[in-house]
Amino acid sequence: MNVRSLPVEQLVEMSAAGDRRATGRLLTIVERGGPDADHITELTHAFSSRARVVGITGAPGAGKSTLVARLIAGLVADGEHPAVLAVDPSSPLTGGAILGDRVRMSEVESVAFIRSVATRGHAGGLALAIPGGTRVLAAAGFDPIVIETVGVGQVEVDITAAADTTVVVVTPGMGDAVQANKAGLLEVADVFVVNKADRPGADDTRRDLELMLELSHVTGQEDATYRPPIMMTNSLDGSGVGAVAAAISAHRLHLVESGMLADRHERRARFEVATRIQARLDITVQEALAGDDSMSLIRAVAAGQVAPTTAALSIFPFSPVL
Ligand SMILES: Nc1nc2c(ncn2[C@@H]2O[C@H](COP(=O)(O)OP(=O)(O)O)[C@@H](O)[C@H]2O)c(=O)[nH]1
Ligand SMILES: [Mg+2]
Repeated sequence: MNVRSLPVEQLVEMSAAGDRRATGRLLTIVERGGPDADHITELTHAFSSRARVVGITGAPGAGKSTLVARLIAGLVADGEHPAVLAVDPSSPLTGGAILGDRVRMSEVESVAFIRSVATRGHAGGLALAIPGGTRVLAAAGFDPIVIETVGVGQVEVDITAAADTTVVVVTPGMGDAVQANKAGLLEVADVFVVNKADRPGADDTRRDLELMLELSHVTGQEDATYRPPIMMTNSLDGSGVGAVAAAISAHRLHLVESGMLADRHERRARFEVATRIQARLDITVQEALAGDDSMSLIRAVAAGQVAPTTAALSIFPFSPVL
């Protein structure tokens, strides 16, 4: 059967019953956006906060994909059904290519669902494709869902708006921890990983992180009862990866016990709703600008005959109450 010709209602049913091609097709539609994607969102919305969602972020080459492949291999070994959404066009996440024979990835991939999210289209599209894809995977019975994103300097997706637990991966080397700090990753990390701990300087990187955490602790953090742990890993041989999995679970437990899980779910929901409103506003603004009257007003602004403030109000006469 060709899943391409099937209506989304049927695809959602098949996906829930374990049909992986149907799940893949749903993800493709969600990535593309549009009315069918919205329809899928309506059919799966009950799963918005059903699965555990873990974000893994860090600079390109930090070893995120290698770590993720290890983590999901461990989850599968524990009897879980994890899925991965990787937003990293530079290195598509296929376990076989990443870990070779070190882990039997073909076995892992027969249980887990691994997907590289295509980043075609505008940034808002990606911001919606992530929660949409997460929901499709949750409705298909996958849990937890791991989202890999490139997070330093070239943030495409605010991972904290998509995940309940955020893992920030850094590597030993001059100022990597400092870079992460500058990129704002220190505040968003629930778990730190110093990956490539087999390389020189790993302890220095850990110390840098500890110092910066100490400072941010003094200046006051969101949650005084939780301190993000710093884990050391070698994702090539897998050492330390089990401890990372335990730290992720411990953070989850903290969210549940402190009642903060509901806050994280609300943060995700607010971001998704806001992104949808913004996307509609963008289209409305573009349409307003495309009219003949708008064109001549813009020309008048360019010629210095009309103030931009006047033109903006005239083209789009809706104001927030100030
Ligand atoms: N020495 C060492 N190399 C690693 C480790 N983890 C990953 N790598 C290598 O680092 C490179 C980038 O890894 P990748 O997982 O694609 O990084 P990503 O861009 O963050 O997803 C690859 O050549 C990996 O084999 C590690 O713990 N130690
Ligand atoms: Mg990667």
